[in-house]
Amino acid sequence: MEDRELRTLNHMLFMEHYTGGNAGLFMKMKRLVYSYQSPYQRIDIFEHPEFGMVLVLDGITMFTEADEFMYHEMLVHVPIFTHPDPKRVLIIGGGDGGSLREVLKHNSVEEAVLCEVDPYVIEASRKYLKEMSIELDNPRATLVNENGADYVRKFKDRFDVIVVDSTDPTAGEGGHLFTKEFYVNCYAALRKDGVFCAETEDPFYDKGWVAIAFNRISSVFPICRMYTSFMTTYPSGMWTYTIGSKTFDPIKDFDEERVLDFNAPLRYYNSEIHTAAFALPNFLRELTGQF
Ligand code: AAT
Repeated sequence: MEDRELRTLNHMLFMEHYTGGNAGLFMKMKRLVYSYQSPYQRIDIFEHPEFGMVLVLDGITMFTEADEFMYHEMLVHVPIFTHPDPKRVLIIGGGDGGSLREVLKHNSVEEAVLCEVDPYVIEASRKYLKEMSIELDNPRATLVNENGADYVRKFKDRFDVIVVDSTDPTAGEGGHLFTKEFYVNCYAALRKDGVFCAETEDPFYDKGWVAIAFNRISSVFPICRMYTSFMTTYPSGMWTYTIGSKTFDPIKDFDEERVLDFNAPLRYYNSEIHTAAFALPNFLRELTGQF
């Protein structure tokens, strides 16, 4: 049979309902590429005519190939460039491999552990998300299939950086990664100068969770700062991240020379963005109590 190009038709409509239920996102898809109900969540991968592959978990967009660089670069490079010599990094969640790809751009990293609860996300990514899964077999990477909240409990004084690339607190297994107990265990698993960073939701539809996550992280780590980035297909288009640090301040101790000397390709993060991302609009200063 002749291989005809699929047209994008009106009936291939994906709709995501944001928290509150009265607003959302729609994408007209080219086709559904993969669909599976794992023990943890519903996994769908669509192909969009302009955005490439789109990973959707429990009806919520995790990323599109066109904009994932905004999220993955900002989640990973801000904490990694806050630590002067990151060797051992733990990523919790992120089974698609996007965060791992960014972590392994750093030559100082000797070991990156990826702890993903759902093996089907990893499997589907290997098959259909080639740009994300590119480093999953890197010899510096170790893949673990476990709930990150249980995994992190096993370690004391081990990691230089922990990155939490999790689903939302109300979806799948994500809730485990927003508890105070989890943050306390991450603190213990970090070395004495360790840096923690988590995605902490959008500040418009989910501002309640932004405040809860920030308050909990700041009650555990002596240095705590929120930063933001654009993320076009996430609710509100603006995303928050929170750094918790034992010794290094992400602004005062930031060495921009290291970023200027970095030779891996970056499309969002740069040395000016690093500092600028911590400048919070007034409504976020109020929400976090950071002035
Ligand atoms: N990097 C892609 C962006 C994501 S995916 C988040 C991943 O976290 C999913 O693969 C999910 O299975 C995994 N996960 C969720 N809970 C846990 C847990 N307790 N332990 C380990 N892994 C977990 C995140 C997008 C951000 C949110 C968008 N609204």
